[in-house]
Amino acid sequence: MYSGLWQQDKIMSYFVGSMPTQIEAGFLEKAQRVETATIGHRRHMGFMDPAIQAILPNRRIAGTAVTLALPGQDSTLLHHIVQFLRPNDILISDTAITAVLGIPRIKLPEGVDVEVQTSWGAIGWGTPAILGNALAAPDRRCIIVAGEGGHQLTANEMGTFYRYGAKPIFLTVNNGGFHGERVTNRYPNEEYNDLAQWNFADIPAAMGCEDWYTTKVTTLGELDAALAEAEKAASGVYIEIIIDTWEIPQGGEFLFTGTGALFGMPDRTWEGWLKEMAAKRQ
Ligand SMILES: Cc1ncc(C[n+]2csc(CCOP(=O)(O)OP(=O)(O)O)c2C)c(N)n1
Ligand SMILES: [Mg+2]
Repeated sequence: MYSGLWQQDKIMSYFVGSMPTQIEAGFLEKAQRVETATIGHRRHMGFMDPAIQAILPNRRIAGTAVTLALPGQDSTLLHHIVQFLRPNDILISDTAITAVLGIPRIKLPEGVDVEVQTSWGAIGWGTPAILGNALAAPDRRCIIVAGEGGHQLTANEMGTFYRYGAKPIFLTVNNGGFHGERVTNRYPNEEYNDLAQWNFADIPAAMGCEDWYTTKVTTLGELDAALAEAEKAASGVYIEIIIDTWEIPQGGEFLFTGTGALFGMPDRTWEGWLKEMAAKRQ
């Protein structure tokens, strides 16, 4: 059996590349007769789940198996956000994993100003920061990438945007908790880093921001469609972006590895942690 591997650079909506050529008939016939040993390959999360079994137990089928390798949602999502930026936009990054780890590495269009609060790293700083920017620079587009945890701390200011006619663009990344804390914790799945799940996209309406364009997206296709709507909107915009709890931006694993020494685990890796969780689930 031959196993192929495709690296894809889109997530949530997938595009599968061309399939491998057919295995030569003679080899296929031989493969049907050999004893099944360890088949397949191993990447990230180990072997195929043992629960995946043949439908026909007495029949052996040989053929080509294709495995898709999908990159982290978090990084991919940022590429889509970057495409949305225009020259002279103001981009605010709250202290959230996606924003802080991803934004410093992106190539910005001409004249884009970025504000990140790296000195104290206070979560929730982003909402008042974009409010100040939007009021000070009413002719520029102000966009914020925030985590849902940080946003919960200062979301009570949302009504102030409408009160003063500001039209910000909120991109709130909801990964179901304090991910920045998870990746520096001995036990990333501690319950205290989970959060009460708000309906974030409903916040503007609840705070009196009438006629804002608001939506919740769970796929890249939906995100692109929402960004296209945001592009046209004459009002404020609020897009809640749902991503998987265990996604981490590309390169962000160093936070987990680096803090391992504090817990007497200098060799720990994020990949190892994901495996540990996967093993517990079995
Ligand atoms: C005022 C304040 N409280 C707590 C922290 C510790 N802290 C750092 S990152 C983080 C989690 C942020 O969660 P979220 O906004 O959802 O972003 P995520 O990391 O999940 O992307 C917390 C609590 C902080 N930096 N500032
Ligand atoms: Mg979060």
